[in-house]
Amino acid sequence: MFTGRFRLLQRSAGAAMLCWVLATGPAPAETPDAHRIVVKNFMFAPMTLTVKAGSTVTWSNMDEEPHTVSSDTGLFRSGAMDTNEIFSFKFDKPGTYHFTCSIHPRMVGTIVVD
Ligand SMILES: [Cu+2]
Repeated sequence: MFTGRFRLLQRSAGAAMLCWVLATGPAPAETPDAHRIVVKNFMFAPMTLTVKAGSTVTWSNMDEEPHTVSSDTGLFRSGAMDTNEIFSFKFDKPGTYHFTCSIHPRMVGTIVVD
């Protein structure tokens, strides 16, 4: 009986510690190499994003229409992203990367990697 209760207490202490770690860890939005582009109203926002080499860019489709993210050079290409779907790509080398939505070619954007 006593042992059982002691184990239970230990487990709660572990759960409390886990909560503390999660609460004090950096939020994803504050991570310096995480960048987000919102796809909304048939536009990429921001249209141009400058990041450091090694950064990961995530596109999220907030439209009711499917969109894609397709590099002009074929470096990366998402499938059709439905509403609330995301696509990420890590940019390792400095350069200027143009991309479009292959469904709506007028949707264009640029990633500049320093
Ligand atoms: Cu589109």
